[in-house]
Amino acid sequence: MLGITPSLLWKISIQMTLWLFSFVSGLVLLHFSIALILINKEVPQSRGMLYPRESETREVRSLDGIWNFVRSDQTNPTQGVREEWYGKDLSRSRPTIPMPVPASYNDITTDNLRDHVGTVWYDRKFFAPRSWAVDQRVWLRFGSVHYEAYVWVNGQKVVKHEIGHLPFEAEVTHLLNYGAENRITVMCDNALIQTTVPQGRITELPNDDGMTIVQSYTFDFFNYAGIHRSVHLYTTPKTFIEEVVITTNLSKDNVGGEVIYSVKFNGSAVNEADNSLYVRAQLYDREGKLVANGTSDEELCGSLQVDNVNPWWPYLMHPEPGYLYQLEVKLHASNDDLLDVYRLKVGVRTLSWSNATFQINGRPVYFRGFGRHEDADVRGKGLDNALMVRDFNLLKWIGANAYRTSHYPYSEESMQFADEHGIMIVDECPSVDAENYNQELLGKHKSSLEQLIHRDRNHPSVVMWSIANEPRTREMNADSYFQLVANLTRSLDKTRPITAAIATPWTDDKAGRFLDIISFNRYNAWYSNTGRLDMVTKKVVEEAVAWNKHYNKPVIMAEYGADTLEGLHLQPAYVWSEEFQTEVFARHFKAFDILRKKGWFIGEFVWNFADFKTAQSYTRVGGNKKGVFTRARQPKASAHLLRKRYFALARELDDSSFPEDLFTYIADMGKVEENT
Ligand code: GCB
Repeated sequence: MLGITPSLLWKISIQMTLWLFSFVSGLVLLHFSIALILINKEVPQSRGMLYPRESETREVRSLDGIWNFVRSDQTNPTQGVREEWYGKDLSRSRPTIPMPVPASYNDITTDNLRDHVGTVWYDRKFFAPRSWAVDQRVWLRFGSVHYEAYVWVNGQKVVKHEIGHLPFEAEVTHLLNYGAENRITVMCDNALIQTTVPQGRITELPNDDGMTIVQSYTFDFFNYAGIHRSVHLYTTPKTFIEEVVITTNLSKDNVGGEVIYSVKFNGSAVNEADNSLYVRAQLYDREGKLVANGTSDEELCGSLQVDNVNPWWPYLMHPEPGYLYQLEVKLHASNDDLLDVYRLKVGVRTLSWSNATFQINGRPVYFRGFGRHEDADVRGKGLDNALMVRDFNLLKWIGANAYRTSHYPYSEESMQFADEHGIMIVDECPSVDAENYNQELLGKHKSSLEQLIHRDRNHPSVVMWSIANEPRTREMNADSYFQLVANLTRSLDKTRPITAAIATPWTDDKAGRFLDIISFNRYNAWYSNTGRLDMVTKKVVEEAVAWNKHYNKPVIMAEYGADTLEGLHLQPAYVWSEEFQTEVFARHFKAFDILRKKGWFIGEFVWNFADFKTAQSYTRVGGNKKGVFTRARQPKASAHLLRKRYFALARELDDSSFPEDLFTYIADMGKVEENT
């Protein structure tokens, strides 16, 4: 056994205890009891997990494909562990069905697997080549499994990981049969309770057949689950590069660049006291020309100077955005033997911020972006390269320069794509709608940020950490909770500012003072004063001014928008119509232009990039329809308006030019517009 506290039972018992307690004592008492004093405990430190890349010393094999799948009985979620289903092929314990990896399992079948609560099982076979048996290590790495995963190889426990959307790995060298078949088994648990990130509740409710278990949550996206991202086997030498950390600098005139690197190795083959290992670092430009090289100090740190550097610039801020160098890291033994080689892309840029601005490479940035979701028909939150490339094409078509990874870390592949295309990322951890602050939640929330920063710290596209979305920041203990979360984030990365998307009114908020940049979410004319287009502009201006006055920090509007049913046209504008969404946007644009003149208003993010699936609710017609694009990634009317605004902003602020097809020819008027 994995030393498992039988997962779901355990979660349910906590849930039931909380529920009973709140029933007896009332909600207020519950808050008091679990929110006494929050203590700052250390969080586990992530290790390794460099993105799997082939090199002359490393091999990578994908285990993606069709796996075998079994759903547990909802009322007996730990049965498979007790009966040791991982000890043999799953099909010998239960009838299996085929399940694609990577993908969410929810929308694949035609039955109610969609709403299953608790554990499911996956397994598959694979061959380990004979050549891998000699003088190297083999690692098993998951891009993400949501929400909790338990992994066995050939019936032996390998790794357990909690919190979706983040990678985890383990060495399996000692567990494999080389030159023979092997089996990998995964148990995945999607249950969310008050101490998971994000939180949810599990209740037992009567149904037509007796009782059933129901999962509920307050956040507004479907709790898709399963093996969401790729599964890889990869090899490293016995002594290998375990970590590479990059920071970069630019001279004042942006002509001289510096790449500072720090490497950690791991390897029992090397005597711990032998500190004469060294790293040879070489930096190549886009054309493959060597532009800098050096040898590390004995701490395996060093810096490379780049003359006439090409800085990393956001899309439309420079004719050559997203410029990336390739850093080649070679680990050598003291006798000069080459031990390991790892290559990664590096963007050279600086960030700075004050109480009024946010700058990249010394130039002020105005964010034109989106809140998004990883979400699509059939595959749910499963990694899909076709969708990812389509989304980036649309982002560039519409002239956006940024998005927030609302409300969890997105795939590593999309982070690499953002680096390459110059799209700035506000990188958000999976804490959404946090409430009932308690010690265990704090530990996991901090751990999610630690894992996120560990994973994403080298991406030039990541320009800000978002430590939460819409936490209940008026609640007791929100202040000490967010102080501890923000402190940890800052201690892990001082090179990027911290934000959180807040919906609590500024008058009641207790978290903003721990942030560097205030982001607020508000749905004027939608959730408040529904349909009143005349009640948008002034309210947005007033609220942004109030946030700025209160905290004296830069302000972003991180969410605004309106649900819109594609093809519904109503004139005059009426809620849910394409006309209404367009009008809501235009009223916000007016507010943003008033705010931009004040200096400290630094960005606008529409909610949402595309329509997405939510839990079933009478306010959601097939999901959340606030997308500027449909779920199939086609534009609604508002997309054409937004495109004009984003390119107009890019021209005004960054001197970029208009795409030829931005304005449709109408008459001379059109020409006049084009020439102004
Ligand atoms: C919000 C949330 C987002 C929702 C959105 C909405 O404030 O941050 O997750 O989807 O509102 O459409 O209600």
